Amino acid sequence: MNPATISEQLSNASSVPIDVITAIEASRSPIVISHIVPDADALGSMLAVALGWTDKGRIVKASIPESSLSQKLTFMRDHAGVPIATKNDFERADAFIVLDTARKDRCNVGAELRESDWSRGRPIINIDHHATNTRFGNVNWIVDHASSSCELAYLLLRHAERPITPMAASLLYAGTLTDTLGFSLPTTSPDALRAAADLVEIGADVADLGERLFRSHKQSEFDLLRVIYANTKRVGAGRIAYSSASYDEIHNAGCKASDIDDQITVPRSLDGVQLAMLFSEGRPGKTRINFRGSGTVTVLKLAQQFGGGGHAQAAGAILDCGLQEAIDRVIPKAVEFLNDAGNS
Ligand SMILES: [Mn+2]
Repeated sequence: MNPATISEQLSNASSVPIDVITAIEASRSPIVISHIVPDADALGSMLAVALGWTDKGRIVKASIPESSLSQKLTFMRDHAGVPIATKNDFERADAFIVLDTARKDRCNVGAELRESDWSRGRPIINIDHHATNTRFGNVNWIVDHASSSCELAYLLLRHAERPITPMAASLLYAGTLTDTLGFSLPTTSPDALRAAADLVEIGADVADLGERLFRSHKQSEFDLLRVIYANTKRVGAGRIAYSSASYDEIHNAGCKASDIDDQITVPRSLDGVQLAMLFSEGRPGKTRINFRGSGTVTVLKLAQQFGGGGHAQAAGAILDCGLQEAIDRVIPKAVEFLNDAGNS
């Protein structure tokens, strides 16, 4: 990277704590981890950190259990070429770098390890932008106003003077792009745009990522979108829109639970909708709910009523019940929530 062309100003709000860098530097065989059903921000941040810190004295592996990855984002793992951590690697690792993950029990370590004490006292470095992060690391760097974990990972790599290849720049750009919904959400700060500009300068492939992330639906993903459109309903005087996908509907479309990602944009795209929800039954008897707020409406407290978490205007929860029961439980609370919020 040419320092003269990369923005000199790194905002003080985002200045990287030195103990984060020290903890990563001290490791020799760390594993990067992100949240279950990793999105582009989770994958981009973990893979770029892994690429940046792999050198003669350190091999960084990534925890990405095969079944956890969506069809759409497989290219990020394949392009990065970061070695995937096995159970054996978990035994031998000397640190865990967790990105974009609010709670330790959301770590994407695979079904077998998730129930166990997989870190066993070894250091956890926790880097995230979720407001509800529980600070479960030994070292924690949580910036809840950051656009994305990729923005934080970019700042981290630069402060630590670790390399950012054009490939890593593409990975980081992908997460910043998608977590801000194409630089269209209020989280699109000057810092986010500066980071994105720097990443393009370094060599992020903007056109290729746009194509892959926004204009490359597999037929199965497209068929699932049809279901989401068809199932969209409006309640609460039109201010709430929600849609749903049952277990059978997901599977009949040729998709899996891991393919449920940004379909919430469908009910959210209706004019006048302030609160959007997507109910998806990825496994029978387990219903995931995505919540999105627009304008002044925040949804985090509503998600927390159901044991969920996330960001002020983008949150999620999982209920141990079927689709219809989840809808019946959540919709009345959502209507009440919007009325109580005084947003009429
Ligand atoms: Mn994120």
